[in-house]
Amino acid sequence: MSPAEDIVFPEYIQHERFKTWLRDIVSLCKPKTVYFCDGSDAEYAALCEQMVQSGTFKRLNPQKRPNSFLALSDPSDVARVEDRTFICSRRKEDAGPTNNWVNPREMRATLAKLFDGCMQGRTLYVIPFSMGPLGSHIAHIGIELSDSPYVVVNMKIMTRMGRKVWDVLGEDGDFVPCVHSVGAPLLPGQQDVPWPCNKEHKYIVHFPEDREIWSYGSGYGGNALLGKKCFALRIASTMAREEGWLAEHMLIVGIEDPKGTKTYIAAAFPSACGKTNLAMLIPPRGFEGYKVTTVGDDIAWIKPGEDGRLYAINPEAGFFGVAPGTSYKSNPNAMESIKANTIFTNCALTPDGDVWWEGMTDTPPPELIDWQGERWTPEIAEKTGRKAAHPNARFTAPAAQCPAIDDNWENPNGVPISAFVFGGRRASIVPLVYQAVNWNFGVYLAATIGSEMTAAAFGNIGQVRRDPFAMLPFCGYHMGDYFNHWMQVGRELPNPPRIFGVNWFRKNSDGAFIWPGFGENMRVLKWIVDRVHGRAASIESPLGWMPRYEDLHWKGLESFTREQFDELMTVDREAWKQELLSHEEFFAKLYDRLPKEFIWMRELILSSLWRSPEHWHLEPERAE
Ligand code: O2Y
Ligand code: MN
Repeated sequence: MSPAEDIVFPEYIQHERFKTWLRDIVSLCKPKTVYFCDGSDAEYAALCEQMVQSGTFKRLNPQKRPNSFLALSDPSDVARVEDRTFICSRRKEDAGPTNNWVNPREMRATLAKLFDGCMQGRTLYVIPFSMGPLGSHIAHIGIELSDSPYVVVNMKIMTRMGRKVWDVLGEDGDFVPCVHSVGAPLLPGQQDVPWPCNKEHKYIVHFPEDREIWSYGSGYGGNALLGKKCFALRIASTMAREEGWLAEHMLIVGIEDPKGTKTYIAAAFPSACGKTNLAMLIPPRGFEGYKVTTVGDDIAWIKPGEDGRLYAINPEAGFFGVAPGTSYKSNPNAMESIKANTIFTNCALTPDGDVWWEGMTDTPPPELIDWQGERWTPEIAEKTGRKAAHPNARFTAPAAQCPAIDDNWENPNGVPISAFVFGGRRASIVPLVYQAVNWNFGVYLAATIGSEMTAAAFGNIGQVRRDPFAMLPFCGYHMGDYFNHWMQVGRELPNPPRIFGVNWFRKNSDGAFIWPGFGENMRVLKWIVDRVHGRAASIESPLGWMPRYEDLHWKGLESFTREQFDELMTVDREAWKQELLSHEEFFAKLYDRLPKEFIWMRELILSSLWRSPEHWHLEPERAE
C-alpha cells in the first residue's frame, strides 16, 4: 500500500493515539489497503458476498437458513491453540506456572519479524468494538486490526462493532489494541485460498501490563476474534484485578419464580460440561410458572455496585457455540437462535443447502458434504469413523435471536448476582449440589473444580484435570494471585453472593449417569435460588450445606427415587481424603502465591470428614 502517512482517516476519527498506532501497524504489516469498518448491515452483507465469491463462505439455502453462511477452515486451524498462547508479563512469576511465558522484549522481537509484511496483498480492516453495551460503565473498548474479513463479520455478531464506538472513544478514550493476521501474505500473482492461515507459526500473545494483544497465524475462533478469550478474559482479568472487579468465564442466567421474583446467578464450567445448555435451560414439567432467561453463555464482567452488590454484564453480543450435540432435544433455544443470520464454521452441508452435525438429529441425512469438503454418508462414517462436522464446529449467532434472552441483557448497569455456581465433570466423589459455608470456602470450592480426563482427549482415564474457576486457560496472571483477588473481593462485600458446587455427571456402578441433567437441572437451580432467599432447608456436611431428598422440588420427576438421590449425594469419606490430597498436590504448583487460608480450609474439611457420619442426607435431625 501507499505509505502509512497516506492513510485517509474518516473525519469522525479524531483519536491521535489511535492514528499513530495504526500508522505503525500499517508500516509493519504493509497491507494493500486499509478499510475502516462501520459495522453497518450493508457492510456485513458486502463482506459476506465477497467471501462467497472468494470461496471462504458458502451461502446456505435462504429458505432453510436465511442470511446464513458456512465456512470450512483449513484442517490445521480448527480450535484454540493453548500451547501457542502466551502471557508476556514483565516478570515470569507474574504469569505463573500455568501460563506459557516469554520475555516481552524477546516476544516483541519475534512478533516484529513475523508481522513484517504479513498483510501484503490483503486489506487491513480496522474493527472498533465495545465489550459490553456501548457506554456502559462496566464495558470496555478494543480495536482489532485484522487482515481477515471472516473476523470482521464474526466480530459484528459477537461484539458491538463499528462507527458508534468512536463516539464513546472520543479524542482520547482508552482502548485495548489488538493486532491479528492470518500470517499468509499474498504475493503478486499468488492465488488466495479459502481459509488462509499459517501452518508453521501460530502465536496468541498478551502483554498484560501494556494491555495489548497480538495474534498470528490462525483465523479460527478464540485465536482470531480477539474480543473474546484474549480481551474479555485474559487481558480483562488483569484489568479487573488492578481495578477491583471480576472478569470471569461464566454464563449468566435469570431465574424467575411464579410470583415474578427474578434471581440472577453466574456459573462457571470447564469445557464439555453443558454450559450453553444451562445458559438456555427450559424448565421441565412440574415448573409451570417458572422462567429461565439468558444474559450470557460464556463470559461475565462483574463489578461492585454502590449498594454493595455485584452487578454483571455479558460483554459479548453473540454466541460462538459448539454445534455438535446441539439439537431441538438438548437445547431448543440454541436451535431457535441459529435459525437465520448465522455463520457456521466446520459444519457439514446437506444436499439442500442446510447444515448438519452429529447429534443434531437422531438419524443422519443419507448424504452430506463433510467439514473437509468430502462426500460423507453414514456408511462411510461407519467404515472410517470420519465425522461429518468437526467436533469443535461452531455457530456464530446474535444473542438477541435467543427466545430466552433476558429483558436486561443489554442493561448498561448489569444484573445483580445472587449466587455463583461452579461445576465440573466428575463420575464419582462430588455430589450433585452443595453450598459452601461462606465466601472463603466458596473460593476454595471453585479453585478445586475439575473434570475427569477422557481417554480420547488425554490418554488417561480417571485422572482429574483441575480447572480452577474454569479459568486455567484464560487467566492473564498467576492463578495464586487470582485466588487472592477473589478472597479480597469477598472481604470488601457486605453481603457477598452465595457460592455453590454442582456435578451433573455422577455415574452409578454400571457406569450410567445417575442424574438426567438438561432441563431437570432446574431442580438444583431452584434449591440454589431458595437457599439464597433463605427459604430452602439443608443439612450440614463436611463440604458445606446440602439438600436432603425432601428439600428438592420433585413434581414432574416423581420417578427419581430417594435411593438414587442418596447415591448422587453420598460423600465418601475415604474418597474425599484422597480428593483432598489431590487438591494439595495441585496447589503445590501455586504454593508461593496461594492464599494461606486454603491450607486451613483443607485442614477443616479433613477434620470434619473424620467426625462425619456416612450419610448426611439421611439424618433429618441435622437439618436446619
Ligand atoms: O475453539 C475455539 O476457538 C473456541 S473456544 C470457546 C468458544 C466459545 C466459548 N467458549 C470457548 C472455550 O474454549 O471456553
Ligand atoms: Mn468458554
